[in-house]
Amino acid sequence: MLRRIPLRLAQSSMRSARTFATGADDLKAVLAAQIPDRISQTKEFLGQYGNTSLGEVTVGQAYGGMRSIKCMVWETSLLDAEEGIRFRGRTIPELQEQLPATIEGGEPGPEALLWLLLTGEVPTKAQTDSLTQELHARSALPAEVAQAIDSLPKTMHPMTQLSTGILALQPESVFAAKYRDGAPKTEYWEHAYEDIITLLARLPEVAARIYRNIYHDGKVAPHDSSLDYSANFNRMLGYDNPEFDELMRMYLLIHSDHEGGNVSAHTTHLVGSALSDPYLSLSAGMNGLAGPLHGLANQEVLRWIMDIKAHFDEKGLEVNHDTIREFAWETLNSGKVIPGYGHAVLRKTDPRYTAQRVFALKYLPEDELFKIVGTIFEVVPDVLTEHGKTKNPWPNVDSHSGVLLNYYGMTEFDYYTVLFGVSRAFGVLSQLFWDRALGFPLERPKSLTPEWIEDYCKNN
Ligand code: HAX
Repeated sequence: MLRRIPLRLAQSSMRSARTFATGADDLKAVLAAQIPDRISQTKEFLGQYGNTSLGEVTVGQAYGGMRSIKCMVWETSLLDAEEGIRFRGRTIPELQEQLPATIEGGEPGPEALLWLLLTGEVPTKAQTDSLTQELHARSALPAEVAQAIDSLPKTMHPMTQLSTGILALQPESVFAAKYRDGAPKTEYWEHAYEDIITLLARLPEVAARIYRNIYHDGKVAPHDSSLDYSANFNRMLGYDNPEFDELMRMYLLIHSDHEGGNVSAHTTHLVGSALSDPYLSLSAGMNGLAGPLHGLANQEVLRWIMDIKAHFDEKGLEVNHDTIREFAWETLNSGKVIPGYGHAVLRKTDPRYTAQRVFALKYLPEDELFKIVGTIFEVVPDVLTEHGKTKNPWPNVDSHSGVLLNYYGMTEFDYYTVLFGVSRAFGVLSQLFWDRALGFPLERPKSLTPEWIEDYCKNN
């Protein structure tokens, strides 16, 4: 049934817009000004096209992980099977060209992307810098949260710690407190905004604390607000290499968003639809990202590459096309997947893989592991095609990231998915903002029993 957005919601948001429209460099003011129009456009659109069908659902789709069913609205990005991801209509090279660079001639950072994802507009350098400062201003971790993270066992996987750390921040949720106090629906976007920006601001220290606790001395460098988000994050992790800062900017940008149906994005959106606050929603999304078929694949890729090296070094053989082919077949014949290859939607090489390859060609063309990644790319698609199962034999984002991180000294591959998580937060939380601003309802698709489906098929 068509869902109508009440007029009072639009009117009240207009009042909010007037309250907050204080400056072009202030993200919240820019968003407040956009919301009333967006609400009335959505209302009008649904009035006109609400009964238009986007496609039919087959029994195969119901049983097959709901592939390709068009049933979600996701503002911030769109994935094309052939071309790959576009963020607010822009490819990765376009983003790199259009968003303000952090250092001259360098990569744009996640702050610029966040502005774009939230507003749909390319920010100026002043807007980007203003957002960087807003994030810095909110970054201090409550002492009890730092304590809670520090008390986690070192044997607990870094992704479990990330999810737990985000939950430990939840008691400060403005959204939850305002909801409890009876805040009207027209104000949800404001309270969601507060949580989203604060959560993004605090994630670097949560992530850095996990890294320093598990692999180093437990000491985290103090927050440095003279730096951008990525460089400050690197210092807290314990890295001080300007090239690695550039990598971190690109890494946080390209992993942020991949439309709405992937496990981490959909989970965040679904949990948020119950009006669970952004902390609860993101933590749930991170649990999905921690699966080996999703974000955990990045750690599995490096493990796989190291296994290849160890396997053939032991035999005194070099890693080349033939030995990689042999190892790939061994992996497949033992019933495992080749990590970093295949995708539920993509049918070509992932442009996020390509962006990382371009970076590697610029900064580490002679690195041994990078060369192995290149050789794997020359071998594995043929092997997977011959194997005949996967619909997409090409590399995905996770196929390349570990090698870059390893080059700059981050060798602890069990940690890699946490970096993915920090980045993914920018995308999924931007969408969560619009979910609340547009008053999206509780998600509740219909499920069926196998008997119901069988009866239906036989009788129709
Ligand atoms: N190696 C071996 N077999 C593979 C494969 C791979 N890389 N990719 C797909 N297949 C197999 C599937 O396991 C499936 O086999 P079954 O029929 O026996 O179940 C068959 O090929 C068909 O799968 P598909 O339709 O092509 O792909 P799916 O949409 O089912 O799965 C996956 C997509 C990404 C999960 C899959 O390609 C895979 O497991 N890849 C390796 C893990 C990986 O790299 N994951 C990261 C993906 C990117 C991402 O989300 N990053 O966060």
